[in-house]
Amino acid sequence: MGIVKDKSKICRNWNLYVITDLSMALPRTYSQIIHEVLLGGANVIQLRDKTTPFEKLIDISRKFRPLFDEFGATFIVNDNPYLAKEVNADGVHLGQEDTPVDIAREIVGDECIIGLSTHSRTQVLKAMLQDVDYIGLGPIYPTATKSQPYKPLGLEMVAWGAREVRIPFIPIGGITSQNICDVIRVGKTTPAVVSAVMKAPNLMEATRNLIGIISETRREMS
Ligand code: 3NM
Repeated sequence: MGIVKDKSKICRNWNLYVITDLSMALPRTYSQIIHEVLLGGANVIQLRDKTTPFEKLIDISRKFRPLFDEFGATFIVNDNPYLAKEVNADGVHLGQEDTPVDIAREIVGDECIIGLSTHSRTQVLKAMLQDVDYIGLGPIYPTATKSQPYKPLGLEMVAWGAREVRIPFIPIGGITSQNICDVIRVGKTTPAVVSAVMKAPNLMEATRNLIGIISETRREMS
């Protein structure tokens, strides 16, 4: 119970959920990406990489794991609970087509954070009945970063999430410095971004700027 409570606290304390995309951030290396984003102040990063072989992802994750502890940030890996377990990640993020949550939980154990992507009210309601610590909800706006069959859900869905979702929920998809304040106002939660940071000329500044907008918007609301 204590562990469960702590995980919820960690997820609720995230300021900006940044997801990596090496191809967008080239010619930067993972070392540069992760350092810049952590120095920019983000306290959670998801390593999302669908092309690098498993063994290489293990090496990369092991190399950067200590840095997350130094910064007090959460390290999440995408898709693969075996990778999360192997590298002692803080969490694993699952898609609807990935390993089912109950099987992932058996692999990673109770202390590991499990996140699940959801794309509809039905998926959200189903997710809340499972052993997940947070859900991703998207795409909120159109996005070119991930090709998927789901239509943009819009701010209405973010508002619904704020009312109905009793675990931390992370709006994602098409969120930029232009619209992030709307997402915060409506959702009162932590959003996730890929391109708004990965495509920026300076990842540290982009991260810092988005976190600044989030804090400012929260201040205005309180
Ligand atoms: N998941 P950007 S949308 C990784 O809808 C991901 O679950 C989504 O990228 C979902 O911030 C998405 O560049 C990509 O729009 C988000």
